[in-house]
Amino acid sequence: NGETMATVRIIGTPMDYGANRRGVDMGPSAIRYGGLADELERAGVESVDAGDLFVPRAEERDPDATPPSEGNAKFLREIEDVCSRLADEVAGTIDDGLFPLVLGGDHSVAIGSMNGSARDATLGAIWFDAHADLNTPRTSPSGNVHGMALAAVLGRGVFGDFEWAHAPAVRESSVAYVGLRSIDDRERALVRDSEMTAFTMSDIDERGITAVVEDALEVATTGTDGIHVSLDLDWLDPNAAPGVGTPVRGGVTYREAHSALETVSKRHDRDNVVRSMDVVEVNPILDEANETAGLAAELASSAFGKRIL
Ligand code: 5AB
Ligand code: MN
Ligand code: MN
Ligand code: MN
Repeated sequence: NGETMATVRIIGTPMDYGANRRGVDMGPSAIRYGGLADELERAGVESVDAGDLFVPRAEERDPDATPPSEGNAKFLREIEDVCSRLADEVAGTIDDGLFPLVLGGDHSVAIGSMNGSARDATLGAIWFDAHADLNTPRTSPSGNVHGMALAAVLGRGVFGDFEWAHAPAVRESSVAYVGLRSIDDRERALVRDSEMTAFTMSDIDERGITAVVEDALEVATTGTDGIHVSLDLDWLDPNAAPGVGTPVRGGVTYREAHSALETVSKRHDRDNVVRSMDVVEVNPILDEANETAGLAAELASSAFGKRIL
């Protein structure tokens, strides 16, 4: 294992502008303290740590400074600034022949990771999440951009004048959701009418995690140069991952989560398909003894080739 795995470059993005509950800005530190470097070593992959991107404190900013032309999206200017820099980092990392592992931060960091990863490639994506993150400033019940991250990546909605809002980083037909269980009323039709493939928790109940993830890999790899894996820790059941801002009961178990990422890793070993990954929404303030951050580190390790035997 690990043979086809490039050296991993860890990029911390301590940003919580996109979330309603404060504290995900501490995610990158928590995941490092949770043993990320050791876990990656156990997977047999080399890693280098690029440190954290600079993210100004939310307290020194005005959340409503740049309202989008329609609807509500808080801290849009700040998110645009951080995500533009993150996209450059991710694209540069891939150019250097390394594998970018982005540590969030709230899920809006995926706007940066995916735009960077898609710069010189046709990208597919797997979105492991309880939520669809397909709101736009017009449909969002909260104004929190972490609930709009995938819409922004797909070029949906009006997000001010920002470049990424107009140039989709991925085609909808190359995106698969895995583990959905909490979709807003106005979001449901958006998911149904989209060309994305949506595997809910019911699909996992009926078919098992491995079959579902194999199908998701098929969706994301068909006709693309590689895939982005976006892992929102609230994808897991709160029993396994209590340290998240938006917990939803009925998520995947500890073992299903590992199994899913092992399936991704096995596919990567065969075809070198994974291009970039982010691990987001870890909130150490709401955690129990850094359990969720430790789990985030372990899951990255499973994704990069750690095997039981
Ligand atoms: B997460 C909600 N749909 O838009 C909204 O954690 C929650 O990145 C979004 O998946 C959850 O505010 C965003 C109610
Ligand atoms: Mn999310
Ligand atoms: Mn979520
Ligand atoms: Mn969340």
